[in-house]
Amino acid sequence: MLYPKITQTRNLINLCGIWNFKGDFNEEGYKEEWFKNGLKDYDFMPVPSSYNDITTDGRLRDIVGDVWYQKDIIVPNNWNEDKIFIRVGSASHNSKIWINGNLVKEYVGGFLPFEADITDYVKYGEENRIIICVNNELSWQTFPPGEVYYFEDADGNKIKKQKQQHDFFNYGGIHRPVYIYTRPKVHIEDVSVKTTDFKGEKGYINYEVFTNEDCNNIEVEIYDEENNLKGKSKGKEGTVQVDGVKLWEPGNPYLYKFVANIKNEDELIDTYNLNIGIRTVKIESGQLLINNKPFYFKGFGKHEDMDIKGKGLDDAVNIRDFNLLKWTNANSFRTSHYPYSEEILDLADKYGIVVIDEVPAVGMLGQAVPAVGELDGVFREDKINGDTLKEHIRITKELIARDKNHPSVVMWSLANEASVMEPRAGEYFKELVEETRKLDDRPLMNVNIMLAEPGKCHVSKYFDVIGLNLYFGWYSERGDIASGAKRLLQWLEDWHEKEGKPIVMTEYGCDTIAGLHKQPSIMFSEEFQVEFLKEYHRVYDKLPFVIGEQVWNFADFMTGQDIVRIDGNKKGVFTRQRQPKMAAHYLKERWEKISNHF
Ligand code: GCB
Repeated sequence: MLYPKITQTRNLINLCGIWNFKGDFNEEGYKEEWFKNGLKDYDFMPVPSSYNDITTDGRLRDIVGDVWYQKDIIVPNNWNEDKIFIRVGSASHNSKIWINGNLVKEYVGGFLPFEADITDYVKYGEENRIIICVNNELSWQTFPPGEVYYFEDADGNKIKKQKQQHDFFNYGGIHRPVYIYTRPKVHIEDVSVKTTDFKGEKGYINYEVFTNEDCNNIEVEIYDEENNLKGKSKGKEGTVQVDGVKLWEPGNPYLYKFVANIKNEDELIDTYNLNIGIRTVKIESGQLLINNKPFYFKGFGKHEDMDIKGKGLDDAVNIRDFNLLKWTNANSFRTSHYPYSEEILDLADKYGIVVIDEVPAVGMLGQAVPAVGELDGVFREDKINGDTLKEHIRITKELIARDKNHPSVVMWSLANEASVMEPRAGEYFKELVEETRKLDDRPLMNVNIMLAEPGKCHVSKYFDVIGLNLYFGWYSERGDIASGAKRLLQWLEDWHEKEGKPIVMTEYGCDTIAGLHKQPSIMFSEEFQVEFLKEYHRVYDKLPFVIGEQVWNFADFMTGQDIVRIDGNKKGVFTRQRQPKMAAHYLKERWEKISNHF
């Protein structure tokens, strides 16, 4: 699904801004047909934004169920020659859209875009009413999973509640931009530039252009950053050669503009363009190679998370984050634990930051993190079953369809901390991996919890790279960094011996209260965080099969309420307001000395 943009043949209205809004606390919306009759006694809500922290109403912060958004817009008269679409970048977690009372889209999933052709429902030159209902209920067939249950309070009222499995606040609402946009009647539906290659001075771009109707006259052009034409081709698929190629490299990204046109003689029927990079990615001899050079991941697991806006797209915060990534000499991040906005991936392409792109499969586990102790099985008929697998395959397909053209994306992560110790998890992931490999050649990663002992994982054998989340010295050997580091060394060696695959340390870190200083250090102090990271790094530096380190987490982030999360998870190297703790200065120094390549 192409990102909407204005081109010579396409137009767009950006619907970001203030919408009318109503939390459906008494489940009245459907009974009273708000989708037809409109909202009464409404509040105001910014889009994009999570709704939870905007008002002062605790009921809205903790709502389990529906919220309703409404906006009236005029569709210009001169749009009547085209097809018109509405497109939502993402809304968490389940959405329905009505235009002038007509249901045009139902979508399940909180982190990927969805759109609908609304040509038959709009009134040109008049007001059109858009209603979007967003529901935040999770089940064992949604990603992430969760469970809705009812609780009777002291007055006998039945209250809907939700048990979530993931360790971040279950923010809800329209999180990314909403657009109404046009495409010509005959149009480009998708562009694929999944693989690129180079030999000496020559670059090769393998492309495919998809159209809604059979078109004979498709042209492709490649422009460099100075807008010089560097190559062209005809036909809906092929390879464009670029002489004097400049590669997309981590830290030194070069982007070409890929233009696809549909023509009728000399008349331009449709045109679409996007930034692309020429680079290769492969696994060879236990290393991940970018442009044939072994790459070492330095960076973080992140979150889309901020004060007030929650998970709402915020360009200012995003640009700040990329500046901080650069400042710490980081070269990568994982989109833990869900697909991030398309706007963030565009920035990663531009800043030359490498991305491990993760599906929202987090919490496929018998017990929420922090997980210590025995777990119940979850790969069973009443929990993670065949329907869950179907959904997992669907969202993986949608993620790859959305992000395939980003040069920054070098790997797909198909799950974080699933219950991989269960034999049935093996069958499940085998099928998921097989289906994913049909779609794209990039390496696949599975991220393991520290309860998955070396040799006991039924899943990692299907993947190319193993991600490990380890917190020895924090959740175990609490406060004893030396014992934690000893266990870490043994654990990594054992994992490598059993699986023989490259390992990225996808999570390690400790909660740290900004401004808490203790000498000698104790848990939660800034000194402890630095010492903890240093000891872990001494271990990685001994092990050539560790091909990367991504600290948990880039910044402090909000979670559900719990006695182990005081105003959220504090494992950030930056505060939630994006200011450095001591560890950020330490990482900056360490990573300056480690080049992107081995
Ligand atoms: C993990 C999870 C992450 C948590 C982290 C923690 O293993 O993957 O979502 O936030 O641990 O801080 O406990």
